[in-house]
Amino acid sequence: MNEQIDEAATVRVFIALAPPDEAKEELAQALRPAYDAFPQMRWNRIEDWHITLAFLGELPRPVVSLLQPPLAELAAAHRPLHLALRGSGHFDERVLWSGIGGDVDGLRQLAGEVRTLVERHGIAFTDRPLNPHLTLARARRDDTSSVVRAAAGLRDFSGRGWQAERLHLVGSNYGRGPGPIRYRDVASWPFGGAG
Ligand code: 2AM
Repeated sequence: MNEQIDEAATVRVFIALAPPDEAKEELAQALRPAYDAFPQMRWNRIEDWHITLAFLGELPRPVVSLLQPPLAELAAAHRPLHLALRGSGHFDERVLWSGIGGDVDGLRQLAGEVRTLVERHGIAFTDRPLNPHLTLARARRDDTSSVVRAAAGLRDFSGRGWQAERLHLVGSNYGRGPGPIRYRDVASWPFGGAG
């Protein structure tokens, strides 16, 4: 439990998909050489790995509550997505990511609907254009080469396919204090037919 999040009047939230453990373990295995070679990079915790569909930023708690029923409805109206973790790349030589394969068109469609829903509820947010990825690590300042080399080492990774079964509304304490970033589900909902 994260008490900072539990007590705060606002929550920093994003909406995301999460790969199942088997898919994450497969990628973690492939990452071992990079973990060993680049221990100075800031590696995300495997339990925090996710694919962001929309980043809403800091919202008052009542607004977060208001969003939940329509997000549940949206999830119920969608079939689970078939996805895979595939390839790798970097943003600006600073952020290392794994790419996404499988039904990326479906993922784009879903992210578009999620973003429209959020806007319809009067939440002003500026999101980056969607670039489906799963962030793995960030470079420390002055480290210009590790991310590029780690991305090259992972370029040929092709994980097994999996189904995204749930839509997650995630809270983060990013920026609230020292220590690693921690994420926790505020709520999550099954896609239609996923149980
Ligand atoms: P990232 O995975 O590329 O780092 C929680 O911080 C999630 O929201 C992360 O997945 C992060 O993307 C994304 N995120 C953080 N700040 C953001 C911003 N200003 N715009 C869009 N997405 C953001």
